[in-house]
Amino acid sequence: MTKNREVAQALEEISLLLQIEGKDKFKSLSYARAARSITGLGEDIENIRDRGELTNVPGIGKAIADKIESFLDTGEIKLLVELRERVPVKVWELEAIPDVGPKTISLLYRELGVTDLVSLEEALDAGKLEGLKGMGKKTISKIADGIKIARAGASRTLLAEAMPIANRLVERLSRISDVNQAVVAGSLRRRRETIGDIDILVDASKASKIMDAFVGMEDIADVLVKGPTKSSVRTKDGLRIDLRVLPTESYGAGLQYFTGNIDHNVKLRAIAKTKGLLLNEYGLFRNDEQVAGQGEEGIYDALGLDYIPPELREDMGEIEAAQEGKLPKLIKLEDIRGDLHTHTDQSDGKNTIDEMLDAAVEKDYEYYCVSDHTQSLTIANGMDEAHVLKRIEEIDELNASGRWKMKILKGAEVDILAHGELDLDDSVLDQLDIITLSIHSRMKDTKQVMTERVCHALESKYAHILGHPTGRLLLKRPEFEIDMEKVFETARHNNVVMELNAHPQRLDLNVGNLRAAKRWGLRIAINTDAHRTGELDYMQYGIFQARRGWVEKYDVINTLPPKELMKSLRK
Ligand code: DGT
Ligand code: CA
Ligand code: CA
Ligand code: ZN
Repeated sequence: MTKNREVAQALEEISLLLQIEGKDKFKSLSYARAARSITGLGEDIENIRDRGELTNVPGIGKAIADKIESFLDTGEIKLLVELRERVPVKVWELEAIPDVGPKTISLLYRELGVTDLVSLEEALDAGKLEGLKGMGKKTISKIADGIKIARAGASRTLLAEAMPIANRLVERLSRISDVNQAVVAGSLRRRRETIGDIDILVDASKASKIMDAFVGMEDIADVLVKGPTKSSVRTKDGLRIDLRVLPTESYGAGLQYFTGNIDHNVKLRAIAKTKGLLLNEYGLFRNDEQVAGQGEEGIYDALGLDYIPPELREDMGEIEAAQEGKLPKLIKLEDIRGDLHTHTDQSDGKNTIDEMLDAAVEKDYEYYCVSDHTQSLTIANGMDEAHVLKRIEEIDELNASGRWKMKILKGAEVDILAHGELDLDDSVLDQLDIITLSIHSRMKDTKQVMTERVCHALESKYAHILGHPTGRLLLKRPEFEIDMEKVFETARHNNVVMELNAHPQRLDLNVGNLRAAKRWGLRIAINTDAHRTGELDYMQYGIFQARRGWVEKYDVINTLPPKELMKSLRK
């Protein structure tokens, strides 16, 4: 769904600029509605357009459909270009200020000529906001704080970068006397792939003492806002952190609320309402009496729901499943018995096979597959047939030595070539235990070419696992164009396992694809793709992602004992 977001953003910008211009309120609203509708689409807008069905989408009439087509064809919409000239306001920059919406932006622009954060700051410093309609002292100081927040929060961070920083702070907070408990909430607790800001909650009575200690911690570079029970800071790594102190009696309710996501919370509140209850961040109430909220479980229980693990709280069907007692029994890290995709210094890894095996034994693995790159991947020092054969012999010897109390599996990460051929001769493939097939080249192939290429490879009798199936690198490179439904169908026919690559920058499959793979009855391998010993720890991120994708133990092949694992890969 590559273009949907861009199209929605363009329409939304039109709506905002129209609103700021203040001439046609109705037109502005209709663009906003169309943008929302596209955001919620379950299908690629380009497909809908190809079928000529744009006007069937709710909120899209002929006029807006024309604009979408123009955007898809040329990357531009004439109306937007004209609007940007007439109203030169950087709406996205100003919208990033909390509590500042189109109304305020419009007021600031028309009365003071504010167009971006810099000119807003100048107006603020010159005292020009005072005396504007509806601009009290409190609102003005909120905007001043908000500018800092908008500046700091412009980007997202990988979960794996944010998590150690958050854990360190939580641990330090926990050690302050008077603190009963400290914990992360927000997207980090939901284990999203990327994090906007870190939310930390503290259960304590003396809030001001905690605030003082927190803003003085050594990782903190800037204090953006410091209030009696809430502070926002920026760390030296440039991460934003919101800290909130909650009283013990509403700690669970606060944790539930600040874990989110918003859509999940909104639905819970609606359910509370149908039961004559009121749910907010302070507790669950009947009239004025608190019926739950000290713990999170009590809230779900009182609402007639099974406890919903944080990773599922995205309003993607989990609330309905919890009502019917049909939540999945999510996979856990302890369920994993081995790693099936790893590298050594024989291709582009940093450690020797011995070092990698020592590290794997530390994890109590029962098996471990060594899967270095193959010849066509020259930048990764890929192995040719002779090299692989030598490796096979070596692993036979290592297994025979009994030095490692686990089965060492002979593998390779075989490149999928231009037309779906495999990058090693069949006679060599035939001697390997587990073969992972991956795309590392020609990632700009058209959707049709890429789909045919991958599917052709999956039809090989040597195809065991499809490695990082969409090729994305988070915050860096989008998924390549590929028809995943076709891929899943072909994999199903050929008994090929889908990899969930646990590298924090990949986490490939994404959540939507994991759930689709499950619907197809496919099995998954959660592998680290480790290139050095420390990266074997990436398994935990794979588990987080799997849980977000509703994956259960029996969906995953590397939870099986060694014999069953090998049996399950048979063609
Ligand atoms: P992020 O930081 O962009 O990765 O995502 P979150 O989910 O951590 O979002 P954040 O930090 O803005 O807020 C943390 C949680 O607080 C969010 O998941 C739900 C809750 N929350 C924040 N604002 C609202 C709101 O206006 N309404 C409701 N119902 N919940 C909110
Ligand atoms: Ca957050
Ligand atoms: Ca936050
Ligand atoms: Zn690899």
